[in-house]
Amino acid sequence: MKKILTGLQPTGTITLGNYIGAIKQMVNNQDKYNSYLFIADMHAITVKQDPKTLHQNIKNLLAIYLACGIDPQKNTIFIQSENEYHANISWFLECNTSFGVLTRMTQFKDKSKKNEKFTSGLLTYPVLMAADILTYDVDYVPVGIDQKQHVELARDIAINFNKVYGETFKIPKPLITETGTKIMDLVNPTKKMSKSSENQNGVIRILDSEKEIRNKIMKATTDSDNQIKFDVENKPGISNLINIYSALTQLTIKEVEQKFLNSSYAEFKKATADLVVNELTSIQEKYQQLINSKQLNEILDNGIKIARKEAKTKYELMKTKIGLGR
Ligand code: ATP
Ligand code: LTN
Repeated sequence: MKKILTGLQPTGTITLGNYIGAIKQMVNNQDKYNSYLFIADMHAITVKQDPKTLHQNIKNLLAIYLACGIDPQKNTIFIQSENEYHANISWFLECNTSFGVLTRMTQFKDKSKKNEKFTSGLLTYPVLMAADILTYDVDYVPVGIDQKQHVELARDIAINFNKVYGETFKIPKPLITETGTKIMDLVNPTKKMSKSSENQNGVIRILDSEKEIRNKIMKATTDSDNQIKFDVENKPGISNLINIYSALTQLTIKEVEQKFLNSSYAEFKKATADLVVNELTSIQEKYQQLINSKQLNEILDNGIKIARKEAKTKYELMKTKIGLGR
């Protein structure tokens, strides 16, 4: 059975973008693949985190995974920092990755611009991500399009390592949905909807109330002609809503356009809000049942056992290939 793996950072309540770009893909694929899903808490500390909030966010994210339909019977679920081999493997890979390549990563360029005192972890972040992926010899990595470059880097790192030290890693591929790959901010639809966004009105969070969701969608920025047509360049706001509608219904962009051919923007927004509310309310109900359950620890205990065992094997193999140890 082919393998998939993805991780999300516990940097706040996840957004509709994270849900569509990463989690929903994992849910849709969990019957087809041997699935690994982890909480990327070590990636979260590449930028400043309050320890108490981070700790709470980790638990919340696990409950959200399950509430979104991730089945613990079908997924190996674990916390990245509980598997010490990731950081070890990351170091081996770092020593085989050029500094220049890392400085050219889009996310590094964006995030380092925002804070002059950025950490060196922010630069090496994609190598840790490569370690997460390559450790488990995965075939596909479900991510939003913003992470495609990092998965491609993981590929390059694997190809290069195999060339230098002999066959060690499987070469992974990104798995990106055809539609809705990048959900945009509702207020500023040329910017990615992001967990860490400052303007809350542009971001739908998975635990937002019905009222909040409806308000945000009804007020979403749109253009002034009244045609529901997909055109990212000239109609980014409407295109974003079409993307959301399409991702949540599995209708194609064309089918969504057709369905709302004679509708006004207000009608289309209301239909989109209904859809999002419907999808998120059932997740929220499950989340409330799960958040304090004992089941969460059991799932993590199970997951980390499997993950550590596999990671140890890869770590030992790498050590031997590189010539480390006695
Ligand atoms: P942050 O604001 O802290 O950087 P983020 O919202 O960008 O967080 P991540 O934890 O970096 O979220 O991403 C988790 C997953 O969600 C990744 O696979 C990423 O590609 C995907 N993702 C993030 N934002 C979007 C979006 N707007 N549309 C689609 N997918 C997204
Ligand atoms: N960098 C990713 C989270 C992440 C990840 C991974 C995704 C860390 N390791 C491995 C897929 C595979 C992010 O910020 N979204």
